[in-house]
Amino acid sequence: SSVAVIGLGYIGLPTAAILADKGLRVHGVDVNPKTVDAVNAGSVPFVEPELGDYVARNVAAGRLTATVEPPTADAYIVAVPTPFLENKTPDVSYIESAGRNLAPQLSGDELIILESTSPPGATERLAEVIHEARPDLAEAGTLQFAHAPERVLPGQVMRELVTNDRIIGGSTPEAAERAVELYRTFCEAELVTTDTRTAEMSKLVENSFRDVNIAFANELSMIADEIGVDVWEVIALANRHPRVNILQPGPGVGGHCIAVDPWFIVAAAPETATIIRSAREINDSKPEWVIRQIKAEAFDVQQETGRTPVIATLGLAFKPNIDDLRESPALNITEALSDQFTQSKILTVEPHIEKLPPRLQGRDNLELCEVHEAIDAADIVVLLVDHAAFADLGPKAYEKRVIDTRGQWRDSK
Ligand code: SAJ
Repeated sequence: SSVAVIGLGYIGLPTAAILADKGLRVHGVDVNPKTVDAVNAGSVPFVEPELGDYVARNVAAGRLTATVEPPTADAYIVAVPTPFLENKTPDVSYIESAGRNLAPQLSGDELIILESTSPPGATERLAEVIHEARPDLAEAGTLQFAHAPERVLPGQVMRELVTNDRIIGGSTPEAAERAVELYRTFCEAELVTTDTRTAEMSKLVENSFRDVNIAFANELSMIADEIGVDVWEVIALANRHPRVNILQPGPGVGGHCIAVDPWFIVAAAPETATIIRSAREINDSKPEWVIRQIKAEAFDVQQETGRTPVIATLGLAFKPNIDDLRESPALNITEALSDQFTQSKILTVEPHIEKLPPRLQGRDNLELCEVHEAIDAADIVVLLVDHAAFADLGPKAYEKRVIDTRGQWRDSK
């Protein structure tokens, strides 16, 4: 049987490649001709371990091809972006246009699966858009729809596609069963069925759970600072209780899942989702709080020495040991320092990249620097990402003023 995967991004392309690897005939579809050309050439336009091999061998074997327009297929998997708008409400326009685009290809008995993380009701909306475009098929009522939200961790996608349990919500129990059969070709974990809305909500709840718990840790770090206790010690001690498991504070929450998905729940129940909303606000406000701490240190340096401080920021990625800078609080903090401290020198360190991202290029007061050089030159060292490469540098850094947003150097204090 044949499958078309709409959207060849961080989720769609790995899914297309692994289905092809299991012997299915897979068509990838993407609106970006560059992505289509890259895939047809057997290459991957972003970094994900092992994915390159999967794509190369399946394109070479003729099982994986890509086009801009959707082909006919037995099953469609939609994996397009679901960002939020300025007012924090979900933007489902990519899902809607994917539906309108594939509608002309349908003959009536296809299975259409939405994988994008989506607000409650999005799978029903996808069905509605397709049925509006194809009144003939709406009348027949034989199309099947499912929601199978992705849950893979960037950097481990090829492994987690196989090993993670998967929630599969069907428009009918038969639709869910048919989707289970498809995912069974590569997923070795449990495939648990439900209806589409419950599946949508479960995925959003997973990421909101993490966001709320990180907000709790971030709020604690600000309270601890006010009260004059060490938050890392408080958390370590509290976590000795058998039913307490507090997460780690940081400079804010990055990536494009955990900082987005909770807003979909807030938008769906604005009056009721109060903890979820305030968790988002706390995590979003954390970078500003870190910048205020840096300003206070900078003021002290200025008072003591009469000159503007040199500030080293360690880490630009959104979490440790990756090169992913998307929605990264570390990047935003470094950019804000460069904007606000025009007289200072900012030395930024990111061992996983070779040159600064476009947003940070061409600034007189900012340069990408090797970590020892940066610490040597700095008055203030700000640790923003707990990369393994920084683990042993605590004693050296504490010869200077330190703001350790991750607690990686708590034992060197
Ligand atoms: N963070 C903290 N303190 C912590 C843990 C994380 O500040 O104790 C920060 C990280 O530094 C990072 C952000 O939170 O900036 C998010 O990182 P993460 O590792 O928690 O999650 P993501 O965004 O890489 O991936 C999440 C995962 N979801 C859950 O763990 C519930 C992943 O399984 C999902 O597939 C992914 O979102 C997604 O695509 O939705």
